[in-house]
Amino acid sequence: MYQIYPASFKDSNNDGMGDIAGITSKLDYIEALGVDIIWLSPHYDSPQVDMGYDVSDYEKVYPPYGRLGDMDNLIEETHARGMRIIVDLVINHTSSEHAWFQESRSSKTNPKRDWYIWRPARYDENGQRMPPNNWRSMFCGSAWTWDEQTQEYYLHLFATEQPDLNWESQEARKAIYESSMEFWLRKGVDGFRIDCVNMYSKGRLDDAPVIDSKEFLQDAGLIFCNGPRMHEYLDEMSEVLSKYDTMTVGECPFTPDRDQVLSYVSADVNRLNMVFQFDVVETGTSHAGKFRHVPPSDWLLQFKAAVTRTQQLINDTNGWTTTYLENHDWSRSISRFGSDAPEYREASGKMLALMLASLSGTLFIYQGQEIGMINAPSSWSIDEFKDLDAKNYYNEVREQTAGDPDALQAALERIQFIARDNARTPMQWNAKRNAGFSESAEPWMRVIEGYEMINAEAQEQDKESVLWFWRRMLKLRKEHADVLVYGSFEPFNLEGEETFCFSKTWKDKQAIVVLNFTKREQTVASEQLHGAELLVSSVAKPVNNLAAFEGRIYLKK
Ligand code: TEU
Repeated sequence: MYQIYPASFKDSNNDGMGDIAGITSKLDYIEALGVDIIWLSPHYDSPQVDMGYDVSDYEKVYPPYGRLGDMDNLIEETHARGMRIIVDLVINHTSSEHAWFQESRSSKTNPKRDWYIWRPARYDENGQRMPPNNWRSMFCGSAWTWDEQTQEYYLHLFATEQPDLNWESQEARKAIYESSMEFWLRKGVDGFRIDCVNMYSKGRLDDAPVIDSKEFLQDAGLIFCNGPRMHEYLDEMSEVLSKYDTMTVGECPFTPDRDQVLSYVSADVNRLNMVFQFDVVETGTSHAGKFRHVPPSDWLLQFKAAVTRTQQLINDTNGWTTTYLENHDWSRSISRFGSDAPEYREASGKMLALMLASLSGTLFIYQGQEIGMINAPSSWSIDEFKDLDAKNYYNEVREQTAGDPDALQAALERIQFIARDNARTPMQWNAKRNAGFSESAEPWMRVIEGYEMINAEAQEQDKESVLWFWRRMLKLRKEHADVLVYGSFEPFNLEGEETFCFSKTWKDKQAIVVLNFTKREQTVASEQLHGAELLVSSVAKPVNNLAAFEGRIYLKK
């Protein structure tokens, strides 16, 4: 599966923003990579407070991206190449500009009042107005906003402009299914990547436990996710989906419990085909407070444990798993888990590609990952970062420290390492102006310097490039799908802090994978390799020891 972020993929009309026609013009490139399915991040009409994850009309395309006809064309052209296309389904919340919310907020007696979650204020001992509970929104500040006109608070787990829909209302649910799902299924999309799929049922809106006693607001993800009616809602959605030939992949944060994950994806329940677990991308950080954490020196141990947990979801169960290191919400994997220094960048990109290609489950690649794109450089100032997530955090630090320059510098460094913006810069197509993304004078977001070196056209011409390595690996993954896609995963030498080693087993066939996560050579001598033959290495001329950031797959039959 290949994820496309429409704003940053390819601008066909030179207005500085990517668009649907731009995506269609690159379908051959995507097909040549060996992709089966495309996932499109939100293309709907939206005020773009959260880059389209704030939908104001499910049945329209965001005008700078094109029109409905452009989507019809993209769907048709994708199918003509034997690929499928799924779209993002953002139905935990809408934009505050959606007509439903406009009606809902207009008066307490409006028939759509209960399509969103409205609650009266609480008052503290000094008579001060307080929100209905202590939940912190995912984007800083309270998850409740006071509405002057009707004198109530509404809930928004994300930005103020992203009010949460009230799934308790059956009427609202029916409207959601019709407008956001059936409208696009009838147009021929092949399924959905479902945003925040475990957040619809919020239970009793109880206060979150106080972890940080200095603050009123508390991280509440474990409280508002996986509420009591989740299964019922997903069963209803499955009924809608079952009328079409579809697949689903749901986003499943704040769900450490394996059985809970299985309650969504095991084959007998028929709810979701698969989910994104957050264990791996959260390595060295935490979901809610990702900017507040600095990766510990033993992050590789956490990484290996996280990969093991998500891989073993399918051992002895009938669930299905996913494997990914990047998407539009996390920074680039080479910069996070390898090294983006010029001498190690390509090696890291290939080693991570080899790892991903040998893990079980459905594999997701994010645009630019296949050419080894890296994070924005440390020379970028805060003004280059466009995402509200990073900006809100930076402003919060500024307020809390009265603008202390050291604190702000530290915040900027965290942003440069982990911010979502790192994955949202324009795709690097060639060495020309704006990396070939757009002819416009000013793309909506700055292109990362160094695109003269890291771009698709240059890599197309170089068989040793990261791009060609990805192509080879995806081919190999299909040739050995038994062990690589379906095999059962078993790590070995888990306590090693330099390498990641595991076996994949399918009946009497076994693959052994060894990965060097350091800049130093590592030995591979291990009893697991007896009788194994080298299938592929990420370096051109493998020797005895593993080179810096080298990965290998061996086969045993
Ligand atoms: O993300 C949901 C999510 O759990 C967020 O916490 C996400 O991890 C975010 O990056 C917080 O820093 C989905 C989308 O993938 C994300 O882009 C949206 O902003 C969010 O939902 C709201 O729709």
